[in-house]
Amino acid sequence: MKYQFPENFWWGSASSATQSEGAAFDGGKGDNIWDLWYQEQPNRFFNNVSATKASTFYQNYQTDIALMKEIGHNTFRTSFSWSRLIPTGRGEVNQEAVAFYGKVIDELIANDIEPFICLFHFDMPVAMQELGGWESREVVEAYADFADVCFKLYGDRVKHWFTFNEPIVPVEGGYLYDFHYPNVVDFKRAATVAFNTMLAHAEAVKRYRAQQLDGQIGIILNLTPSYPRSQNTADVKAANIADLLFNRSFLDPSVKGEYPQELIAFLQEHDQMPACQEGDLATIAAGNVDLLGVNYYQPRRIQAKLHTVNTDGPFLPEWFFDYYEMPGRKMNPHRGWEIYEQGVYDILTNLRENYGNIPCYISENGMGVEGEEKFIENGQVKDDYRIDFIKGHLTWLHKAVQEGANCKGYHLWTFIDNWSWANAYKNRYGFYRLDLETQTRTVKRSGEWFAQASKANGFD
Ligand code: BGP
Repeated sequence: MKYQFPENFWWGSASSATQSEGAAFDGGKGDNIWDLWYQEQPNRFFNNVSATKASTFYQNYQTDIALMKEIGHNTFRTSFSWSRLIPTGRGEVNQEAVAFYGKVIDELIANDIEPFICLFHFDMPVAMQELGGWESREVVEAYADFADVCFKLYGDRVKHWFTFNEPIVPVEGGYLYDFHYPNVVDFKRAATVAFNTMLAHAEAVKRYRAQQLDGQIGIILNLTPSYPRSQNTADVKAANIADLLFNRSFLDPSVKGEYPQELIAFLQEHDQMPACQEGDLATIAAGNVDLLGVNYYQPRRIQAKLHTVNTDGPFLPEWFFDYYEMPGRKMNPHRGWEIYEQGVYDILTNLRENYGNIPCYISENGMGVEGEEKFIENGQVKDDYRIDFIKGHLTWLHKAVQEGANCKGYHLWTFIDNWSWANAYKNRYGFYRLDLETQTRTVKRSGEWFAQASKANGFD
């Protein structure tokens, strides 16, 4: 076989509570910010479709787990909804939710699918947002308590935990680019949110280790390589700043337990340092992970600023670089994102060379396709483009592993076409097609291909 993967390689997919469960107002769940945002700003959602129903995992988890098994999953990541387990974010635990997540975990294990559980995938309980969200130290504490509850309830059975999924996203959405609560453009507050998120992460890691459980704790980061347009000093400097702000501000503390000096110098120079309290840096130092999840979709193509920045406007990362469209780049014609498979190799090699070869896996990678029904033949989506996409990325992953990278698996985004934050069901990503009317799940050709690859632990 041309591409044989290491023994016990993790073949699977990822989803999240809000995007798959549905039952948004059932089972004793409290509201999270997506429920509220939809009530207040339905026009921000594609076709006004909320996550209320999602792909009905809450009702259909048994069917879905059987379908995972059919296409060769040995691992699956989802998240626990904080507001389902603790409806107001702190205080009383909802026993219906305790039972639900317990059944999901048991069902996965009974089907030889290792559960990977993430504790925060963008879904802040409304009561916590009202306290200030990640700007508030009270929320940091409440989150650590929530994590503790989860470890106590399920730590005997769940061996792979993740504190956060893509912590940069709430920073961007709420504080830089104006597409979610609290809807401000304020870099200093963004920096505070990023910093407090890492504090929350580290507090959760501490709580996990204090319980001396037999498992691993990690974080999931969307590491987006920043490629400079040229090797000239200005382009390289611009790409480094993008890398520092979007990647290293989370990667360095969670793997090395420290902030890069360049980041601190940058924030100080521009008067954007978050308020740091005594003991914070020691807390962050204790947040180094056992395992890193890497979400990778597309790279950043960066060049130095072409025009003078208008400093009358708010301070933003984009004061320091411009994006450009690399000539000849390969595009996903159905979603508008660049496809650059080698990015996987570059990320894994960087982790090997500069981050102590931390154990990691590709926790999300996927191809969103608008109008996927046009590829249906004889009732099945013939998504050969997705098979090529997966193979392309796995080929580079394989090369990195051959050279010594410590990458243990690959999860596609996603299992069944699921609800997406702003796009609802416009872009389909799943191994299974979801019929929105009937909720029928139909395997796509990529799901069949994945079953074979997983079984053979490789492909030609
Ligand atoms: C990642 C998120 C996922 C998922 C995915 C696809 O950033 O972790 O939750 O949504 O992106 O993106 P989109 O749904 O915007 O197409």
